[in-house]
Amino acid sequence: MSTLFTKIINGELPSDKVYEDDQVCAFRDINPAAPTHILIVPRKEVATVDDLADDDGALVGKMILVARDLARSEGIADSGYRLIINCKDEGGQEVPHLHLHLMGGRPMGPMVVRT
Ligand code: DGP
Repeated sequence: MSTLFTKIINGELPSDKVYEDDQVCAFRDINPAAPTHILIVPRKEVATVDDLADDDGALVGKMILVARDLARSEGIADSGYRLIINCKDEGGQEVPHLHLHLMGGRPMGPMVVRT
C-alpha cells in the first residue's frame, strides 16, 4: 500500500508540484498556513523522522537544500522562512510519510503556541 504522498508523487492524485528529481518531490500544501507553503517529500517511503536510517543523512540534507532553492525561487529567501518537520502524534504529524514544510511570505510568529 503506497502512502498518500507517494500517490501524489506518482501522479495518481493531483497536486501543484513545484519541483521533482530522482530523490525528492515538492508540491504546495493543500491547506496552506502561509502565502508560501510547500511540502518537500522524499520518494522513499520513510514514515517519520524516527524511522530514518543512519545512511539517510544525504537524503535529509537534499530535502533541506531543495527547500533553500525553493525559498529563493518563491522570493522569500531574503525575508526569511520556517522549515518544520512534525514527528508522530504529539509532534503534530498527520501524514505518515516524511515531509519538510517550507513556510513563508509573512511573519511566522512564535515557533510554538505555549500552553
Ligand atoms: P503534517 O501535519 O506535518 O503531517 O502535515 C501534513 C500536511 O499535508 C498538511 O499541512 C496538509 C497536507 N496535505 C494533506 N493531504 C494533502 C493532499 O492530499 N495534498 C496536498 N497537497 N497536501 C496535503
